Amino acid sequence: MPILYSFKRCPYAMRARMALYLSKTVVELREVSLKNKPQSMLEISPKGTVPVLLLDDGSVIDESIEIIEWCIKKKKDIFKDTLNKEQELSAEDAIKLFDEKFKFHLDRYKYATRYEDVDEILHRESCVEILKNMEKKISNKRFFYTNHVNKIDICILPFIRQFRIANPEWFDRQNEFPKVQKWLDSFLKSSILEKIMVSHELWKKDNPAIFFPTNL
Ligand SMILES: N[C@@H](CCC(=O)N[C@@H](CS)C(=O)NCC(=O)O)C(=O)O
Repeated sequence: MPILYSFKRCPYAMRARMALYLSKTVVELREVSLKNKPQSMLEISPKGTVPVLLLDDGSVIDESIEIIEWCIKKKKDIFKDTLNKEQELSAEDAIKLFDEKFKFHLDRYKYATRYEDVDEILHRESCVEILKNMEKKISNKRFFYTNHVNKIDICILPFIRQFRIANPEWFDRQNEFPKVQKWLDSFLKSSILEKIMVSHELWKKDNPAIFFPTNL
């Protein structure tokens, strides 16, 4: 059985767990502390980020997007709806934008004290600009393009969730990106989020194995 090194609140690990859940792939889940990563994880992926997926044949996938791609290859219809080519390309661009730019500003807004000399409000504004851009593209469906989660939803929403958590009252008061707020709300109320956000004890070698997902 594959092994997943994961951290509950990490947006990248969240997207990997969602893809595993949607593809009905059962893994042994190893919850790690980012401050004290297990040696067995660092041995297979020295860069030390989660998620890390160790496959039965010994190969390692340590990029969240590649874990999603592996799940799609394994079970082609993990997303219920098919997007058209234009939507697919636009989704890929948006995912890149969140990984490269939104996350940069999010960290400096949410964890400003960890950085020297950052203006958290300026970084919050940069995030808002990106959200306003998304606002123009979002459909009137439950999720970004359709009524079921797709790749763009599982990749981006964990970041917007974190952005809200930094100051929920402020986020909910904003009126420049109502569709984004609604989109996030659909995610926060979804059963998929509930299924992947179960708390687990930190992994220790001699503890009994934890399997994920437990009830498909
Ligand atoms: N590009 C990687 C990024 C993963 C990543 O940066 N994960 C964070 C946690 S959210 C991490 O493990 N950081 C290492 C650390 O904090 O020591 C992916 O998509 O899997």
